[in-house]
Amino acid sequence: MPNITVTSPLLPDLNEFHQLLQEIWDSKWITNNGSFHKRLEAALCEYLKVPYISVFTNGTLPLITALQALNISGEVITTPYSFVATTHSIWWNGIRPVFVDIDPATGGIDPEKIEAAITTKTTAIMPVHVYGKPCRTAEIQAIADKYGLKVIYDAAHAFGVEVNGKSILAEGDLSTLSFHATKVFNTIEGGALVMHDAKMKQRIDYLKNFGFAGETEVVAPGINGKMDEVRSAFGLLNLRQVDAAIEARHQVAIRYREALCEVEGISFWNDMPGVRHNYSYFPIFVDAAKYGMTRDELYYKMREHGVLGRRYFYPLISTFSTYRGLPSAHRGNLPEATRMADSVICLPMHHQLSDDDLDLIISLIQR
Ligand code: T4K
Repeated sequence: MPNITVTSPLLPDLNEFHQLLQEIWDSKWITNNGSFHKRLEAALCEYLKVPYISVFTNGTLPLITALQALNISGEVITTPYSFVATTHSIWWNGIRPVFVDIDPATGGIDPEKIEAAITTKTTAIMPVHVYGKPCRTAEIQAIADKYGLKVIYDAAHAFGVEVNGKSILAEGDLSTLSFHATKVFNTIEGGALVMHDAKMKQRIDYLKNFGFAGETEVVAPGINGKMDEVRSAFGLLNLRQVDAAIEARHQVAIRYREALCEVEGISFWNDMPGVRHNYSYFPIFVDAAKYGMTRDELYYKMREHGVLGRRYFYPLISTFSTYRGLPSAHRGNLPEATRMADSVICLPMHHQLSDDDLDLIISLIQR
């Protein structure tokens, strides 16, 4: 029996993709702000209900570029409970990351613990809408306003997430997205930065193209973050089917919740009121004492049966060799993040899970 993986990529119809490839071949224009790049940006603005977007070649360069665009230096407050790219982007800019614990109700940074971590060197906060669950954005913004800090949201998981009809990407100064193959919406590799005004869009477009503002003028020390035409076309086709994929994921979440709500020692989150979720991940949390098995025992038991859940996000970023020496990386500073990292399994969650797949996954957890 084939393995049941944590995710499976959304793929466009091959014939439709071939037609777009033909257009690209005919035009002989394959990268550098071509017509599919422009069309994808316009289509994403409409779908995501945002005024400006700049697409990138992956989801890590937008994080690095956002810090550059806002001239961030010194220290940035962030969360250890994320994919390692969040903290790496800070480090790559020569900035010191300062870890703050998470709110166990959302998995995102705990606003009540941010102020204690602010020093004279703090210039920004980089929270993560982990699993696509919105952070406590109003409280984070109030702190940022009080101390004159910028807010860059790592919204890699939050494609299409809305709160009371408004895009979560409208929050903060900038938000980043990942369009990696494992995400709800993908361009194979890809990502984006979402901004609120035309001036910032222009600055970021310069920064992702080496800083070029014309044939002979370089206005900033930019990088190469451009998305090519082939992946832009792939993305345009995937955008047409992303709503159906999100609905299929929603049905999987309903099934998991119905089946697992009575299992002692297993907990999970329900939908938040007023939020349009994207069901990008389905994390469960194992309380070993109540469940009678540790998280890792369950994780390996599922693997033996070909069910490849993942322990996102274990180990915490703060435990990796680059970061563990930082004062804020100390375990005692991060009790909630440590607890979550030690108890989480992300169950398989994608648009193509069959009833048989779900029966097997659920039966392994129900025992
Ligand atoms: N910020 C946050 C919060 C993020 O989560 C991420 C990325 C980033 C920033 C950075 O964005 P990018 O620069 O990556 O765009 C994956 C992804 O590589 C990564 O994008 C993602 N977060 C992270 C959470 O997960 P792995 O190493 O766990 O992926 P991998 O290769 O083990 O794939 C997982 C499963 O997906 C496979 O078992 C099967 C399935 N899969 C995967 C690929 C690549 C497929 O079926 N087909 C495929 O082509 O990191």
